[in-house]
Amino acid sequence: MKKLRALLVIFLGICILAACTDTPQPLNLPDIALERDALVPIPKELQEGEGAFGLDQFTSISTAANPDLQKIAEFLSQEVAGRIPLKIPVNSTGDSLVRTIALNLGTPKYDNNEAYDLIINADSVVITSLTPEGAFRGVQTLLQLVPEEGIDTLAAHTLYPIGAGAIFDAPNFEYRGSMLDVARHFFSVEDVKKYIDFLAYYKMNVLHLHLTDDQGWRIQIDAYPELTGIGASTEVGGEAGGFYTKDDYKELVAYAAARYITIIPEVDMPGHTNAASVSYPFLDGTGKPLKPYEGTLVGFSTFDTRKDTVYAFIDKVIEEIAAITPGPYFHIGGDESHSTAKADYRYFVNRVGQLVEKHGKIMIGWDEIANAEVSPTAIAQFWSEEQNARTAVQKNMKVIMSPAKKAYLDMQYDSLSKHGLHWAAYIPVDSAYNWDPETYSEGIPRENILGIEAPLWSETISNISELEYLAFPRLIGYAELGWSDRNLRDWEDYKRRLIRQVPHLERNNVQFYRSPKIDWPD
Ligand code: TNX
Repeated sequence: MKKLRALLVIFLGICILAACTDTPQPLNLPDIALERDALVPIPKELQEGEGAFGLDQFTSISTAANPDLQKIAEFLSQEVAGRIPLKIPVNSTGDSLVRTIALNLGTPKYDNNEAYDLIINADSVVITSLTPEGAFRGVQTLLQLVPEEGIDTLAAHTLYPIGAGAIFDAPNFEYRGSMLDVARHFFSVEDVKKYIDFLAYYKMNVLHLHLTDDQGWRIQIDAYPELTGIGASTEVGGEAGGFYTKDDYKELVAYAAARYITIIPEVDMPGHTNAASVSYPFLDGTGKPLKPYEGTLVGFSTFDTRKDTVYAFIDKVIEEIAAITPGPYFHIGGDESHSTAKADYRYFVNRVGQLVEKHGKIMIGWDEIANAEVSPTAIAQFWSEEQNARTAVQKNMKVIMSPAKKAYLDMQYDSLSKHGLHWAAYIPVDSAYNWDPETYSEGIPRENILGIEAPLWSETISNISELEYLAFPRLIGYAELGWSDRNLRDWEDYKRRLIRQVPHLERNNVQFYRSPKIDWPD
């Protein structure tokens, strides 16, 4: 009798379940290819398996008891919901769940904090990494594999299949970034967040913010309120300017950190300092009359490098910015100081280097800084002079590869481009992709290369769609140059994979440049 009642309960339970929703069931999906062409950057290893995993309402995400992994799982769930009509529960105990996506800490095939294994079977997807950072990178790969459209199943609900297989992946370079010039034109917190989203999606891990220049000072410094009171009110072309309050900046840092991206603040000096000197004239070393600048010439301004008060100022500025910057780096600029005597320049860089160290940060500067006496832990960002980069290598410094002829996002694609400059080169989409940071310059060997960065200067762009026109699609190629091994990169193959990014760009309303070199889908 008891037995019968129990059976009846089960039977009724099934009926109720079946009435409100269809019952969970193991799926026997046909072989579906693990879509290599959906992936940028291309992973180190990809093996196809048999069958497929299906995303549907019976799928869940589970994580080890680790708060960072739990946040990543929530991120994954939200991102999936932004693509397809499914809200996948995280660490849910619901017994209707038959397929899981598991984020586990463990030992992936490649020994690197950002490495991950992604194993896809019919009833599970397992991401294994040494650190949450690795899990986050793996989650981006998984997101790229989520199909735009589902298939209808016998179970009468839509199912989103992901081909079975295995991916073993790790980055080629530890530093993979882009720079935004928010000084020539200011970009809002919202704009920068949108850019960060794309850096994250393509596995970049650095956002360098060029916070100060002749045309504007963009970060609040409590000890020197006129930097923003006066110095933030201008920008190229006479537009409104703007600046980040400390809370804005912290918000960006936190947003980036949640995506495993390090923010690098740059205060460009001793040249490119007109906005600072207009705000505090004791800083000026030109002796010329000071006035706000909204043009695009470079090289006319300099700090007075022989005044202790200037270093007291810089000390405070670095202190305040370092205090809200958890990342290890501070960028001092140091480029195009054409109005600073050479000896003064060297003296300046050496002294500022000591201040950066005092505040616990590693100094980065544009390649010119290699000519000064700097600590070997300082990093040179190669943009223009190979000789400077060679000098850095001789000093055993690390180098970030940003050669203007190849990696400058503000260069026009061709002579018809609506925005951008061309003093270094025209950089069409193929030229931006077809170079190898490891062999670009004989004088810069692999061992010295920390990674790659694509700077976006903003003299010719003043809003997010203009920014997107220059950045996309080239940024996606730079992400691959940073992450993927050189022997896996191939322009023809990349083009096929690039066009698969269009739905993601369109979903996010990115105004990308439809280069005629690519067969874009209609
Ligand atoms: C050179 S690159 C500069 C910037 C300009 C850029 C324009 C570098 C370190 N300095 O001040 O914005 O060219 O392409």
